[in-house]
Amino acid sequence: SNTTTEVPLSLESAGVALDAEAQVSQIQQALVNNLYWVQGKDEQFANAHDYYTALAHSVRNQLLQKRIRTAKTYAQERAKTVYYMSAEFLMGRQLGNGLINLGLYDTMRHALADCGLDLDELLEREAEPGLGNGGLGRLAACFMDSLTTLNLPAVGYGIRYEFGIFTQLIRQGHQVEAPDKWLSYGNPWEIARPDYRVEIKFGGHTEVYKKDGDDDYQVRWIPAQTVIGIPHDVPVPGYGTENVNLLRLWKAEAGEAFDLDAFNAGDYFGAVANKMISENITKVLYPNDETRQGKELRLQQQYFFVACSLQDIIRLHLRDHGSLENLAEFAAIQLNDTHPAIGVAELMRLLIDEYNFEWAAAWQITQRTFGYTNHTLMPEALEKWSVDLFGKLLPRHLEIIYEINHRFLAQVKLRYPNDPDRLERLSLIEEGGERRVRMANLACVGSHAINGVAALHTELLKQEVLQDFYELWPDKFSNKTNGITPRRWLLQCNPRLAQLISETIGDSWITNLDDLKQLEAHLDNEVFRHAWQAIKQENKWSLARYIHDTVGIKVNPDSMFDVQIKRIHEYKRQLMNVLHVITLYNRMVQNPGDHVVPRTVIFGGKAAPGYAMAKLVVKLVNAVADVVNNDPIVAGRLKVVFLPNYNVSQAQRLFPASDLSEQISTAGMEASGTGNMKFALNGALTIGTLDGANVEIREEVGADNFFLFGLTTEQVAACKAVGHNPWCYYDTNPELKRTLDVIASGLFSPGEPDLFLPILDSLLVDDPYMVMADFAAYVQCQEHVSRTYEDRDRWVRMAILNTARIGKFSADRTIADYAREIWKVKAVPVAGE
Ligand code: CBF
Repeated sequence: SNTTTEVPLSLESAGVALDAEAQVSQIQQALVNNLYWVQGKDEQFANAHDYYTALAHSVRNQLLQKRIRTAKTYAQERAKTVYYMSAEFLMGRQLGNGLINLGLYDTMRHALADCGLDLDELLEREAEPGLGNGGLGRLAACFMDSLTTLNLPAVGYGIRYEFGIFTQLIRQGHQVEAPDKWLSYGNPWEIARPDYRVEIKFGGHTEVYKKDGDDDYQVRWIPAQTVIGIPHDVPVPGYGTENVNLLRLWKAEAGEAFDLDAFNAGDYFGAVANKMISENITKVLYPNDETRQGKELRLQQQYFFVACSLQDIIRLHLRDHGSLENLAEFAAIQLNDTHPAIGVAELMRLLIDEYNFEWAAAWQITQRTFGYTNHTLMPEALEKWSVDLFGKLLPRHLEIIYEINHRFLAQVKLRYPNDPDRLERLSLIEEGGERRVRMANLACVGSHAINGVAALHTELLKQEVLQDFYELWPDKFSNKTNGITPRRWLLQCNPRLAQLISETIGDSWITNLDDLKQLEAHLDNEVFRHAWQAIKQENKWSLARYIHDTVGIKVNPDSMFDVQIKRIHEYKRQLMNVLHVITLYNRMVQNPGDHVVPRTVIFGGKAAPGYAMAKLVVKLVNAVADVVNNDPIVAGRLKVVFLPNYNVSQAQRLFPASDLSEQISTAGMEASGTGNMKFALNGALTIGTLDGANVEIREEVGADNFFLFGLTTEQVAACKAVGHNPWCYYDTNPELKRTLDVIASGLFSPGEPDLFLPILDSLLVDDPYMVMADFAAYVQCQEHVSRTYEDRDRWVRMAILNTARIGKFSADRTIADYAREIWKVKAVPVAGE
């Protein structure tokens, strides 16, 4: 083997039909070769990580072969392409997904076992690329999977953060953040493309000049700093297709990484200062979910990746189509939230300043090219940049934004002549106090399509957050309810259930999730229901082992696994969940002989490092766990687990093993949620409010198969309008009173009696997330959950129906809707060789 070179995994592409045995031996050969040529080792010294890397290269080689053919086909077909711009892509580990999508998973397991290697162990060696905060980044990753599976030409553009979302450690119950060094062993999935490097400018000033031989004046930008963007390409496979799309992530480097004059003058730090400043731009992901961070570096990041991507799109477009006049016919750029919204001003700048377009023509191209997806109703997440900061960093863009605003407001004034308040609300610039650029307004004005991510969310956008834009351009608005990829979120993460389903109804569900409906015909089949239940039980056993290995807590796999996994945020109301746990505990302490349905309540999620209240909730969960888990009175009946460092890999263990899915946000605050869909797909039942996509999930699975509680959006608004008084709930609900009193007593904070006072204050003073108002309904609903769980057969039937009826929430459906209604792109399947 020492004399062979790196070879791809499959000979199929070489037109060779291999029997299973030959395929296995070829896989083994490729592995040995890669070990030798990529890792520089042989079997004697190779460790598990070497084998992982060798295997990753085998898969990557095959993906690259397909990618090369895909790129050629797209260029040949002059295909319209989707450019999905997102500051976050939470891709999860790539190896398992690559093997599944290439249809090689089982063969690989067999081939490795034959050499004494365990595939699961090698899969665990992969560092998780945590290049996102939560739902928004993970949605982008699901979309990439579906885009490729549907053979739609697409490039995902984002940032190659050197440090992803922080690693969450729990110390004495508190969250502690550690840097995420995900690149320290290298990244076998990426290819740097320095040949496609681009230059990005920052700062400086603008000036008016006359071009040679031209009568018109032009503006040019004289920057203070130039940074280089280097694309790093990650191939994105689809399921059962020859197509491979690209995720292109940008890394910032210095134009001049080394100042020789400074070095020669003895200024060794100064010699590399530029390198450090430039590379900082893509150093770290901002760990805030749903809150904006008005930091200069964040705006730099946004502009950097958007400007790199637009130059790249233009390069590709000019290569294939020669002129930018027809950009919108061949390029659909989707703005994943406002993070890339600066793209509107940048494309205008490129067209006008660099490619000499007239304003009107440039504006038409820009509007026809961009689409904007809004992902939040939280006012604190709507990005606004101080005009001062903006002008300092992007002086030319500020001028362009002023011009866009001027022309836009003139139009509005014609339509609404005597409505200065409306003008003020629609303006791209927020006046009064510090003047700020409103990125959501820029995105709305610069796009031909605006969408929300669940039906309720879109309605609320139209009625509230973007009401003025809706009144102006109702036709621009549509809803695109989010979805998840069935490949990662069932086929890969729950292989036992996936197999049972495929044995029962065939495997068409993998790419046509609606086919899960056929499971309903098997509902009365007892053997099927037993098999279903046995799989859930096995999954719970393996999660129980994982919990024991990670946090040392022994949980009862026969208890109900009641799970809330998501970012820690007040509106998501982990606090209400933990108050329920304390209530259950109080009951057991007071009436130890009472019958209870055993529960294991599992929490997972990161709090933004600067979000004190969320961090205190993490501490409270852990403190309650300490007391409850060590009290013999509740033994075997109630356990509380906080799993540190929730991420995609951990999610893949949790969804398949869950019985109950906690989707308990305050109505009107969660745009959609996607974890809710993953739970239901894996046969967990939801306890939830009428919020985000819960509404549609309930419609699909049936009200009888969903545990609904809580105020509606309208009721929340009405309650707040008349003045919400949390004290009255405290005074009139003795269980709630006892629960808060126990916290106040210091039971969960020995030696620090005041530790949780901020939580109590928030609940009792203004309770902005209506925890107090919804608490009684929640507890009552949880009682209904427990009673239902006791009837296991009924529970299993409900679980099966959840899985069977969740087809709408496939990301394939979502992407097909975007493709048809917004992007107008068509599938371009790549032929097999
Ligand atoms: O649309 C995807 C998700 O985005 C968020 O995570 C976001 O960061 N804005 C929302 O909070 C989710 O509701 C939504 O599902």
